[in-house]
Amino acid sequence: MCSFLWSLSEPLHHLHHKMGPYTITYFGVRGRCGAMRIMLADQGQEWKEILMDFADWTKGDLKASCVFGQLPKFEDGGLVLFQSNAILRHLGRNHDAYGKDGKEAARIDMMCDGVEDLRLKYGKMIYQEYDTGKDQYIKDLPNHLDKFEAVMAKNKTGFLVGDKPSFADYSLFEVLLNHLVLCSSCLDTSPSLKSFVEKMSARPKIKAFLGSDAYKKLPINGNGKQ
Ligand code: GTB
Repeated sequence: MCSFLWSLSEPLHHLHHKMGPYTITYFGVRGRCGAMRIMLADQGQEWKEILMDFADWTKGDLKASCVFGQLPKFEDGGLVLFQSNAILRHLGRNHDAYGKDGKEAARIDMMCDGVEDLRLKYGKMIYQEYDTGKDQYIKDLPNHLDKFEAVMAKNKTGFLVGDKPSFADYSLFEVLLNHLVLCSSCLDTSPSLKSFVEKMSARPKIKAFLGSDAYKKLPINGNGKQ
């Protein structure tokens, strides 16, 4: 296990005195924590990381204490949360990244669930059928990405819903970064998604985070495939 504080040069922590301190407990991969880390970085938040190695996880008693027996675990002061999308929603509420009203929030939920469907397909391919299923997965990809392209093109603001990033945008952005590693040309026929990735990548705090050694040294997935 190793633990450290993740912060950019100018933490804005004091502006959000009601929240945190935030702690993420997870394995040393991007995996189910990629989107929340990018979101925290972009929101100018500091957070503590506790990285578990898999051997300690299987030996120790942390698993038994986790609601679903899995990581990530997220702590916001005394609040303990599991399930990566519930954590993203919580951060959406804390940091005003959950739409301007109930209707926007409902559409943001819908888009987050759409990203989750893509994450599950991607995870199945990576963890269960990388050698036999990767080529077919890449062939089928436009069919999945087209749906996000259509929403992004229709909204015209550069975000999925509304005119600023929501937790669903951070999740989509992170899953697209992973897909670009899988297939560098996968956004060539999706101009709105391509521009979304470029603009998100250029946001100063995201750029600093993605360029940090702490981020770059984390593999995308737990089995080393990408
Ligand atoms: N729906 C949950 C969520 O979104 O948070 C899914 C959480 C989940 O799948 N957690 C996995 C886990 O805790 C880790 S993500 N597995 C351990 C267990 O079930 O006992 C995938 C993953 C697998 C392996 C590694 N690794 O070896 O480092 C890292 C991440």
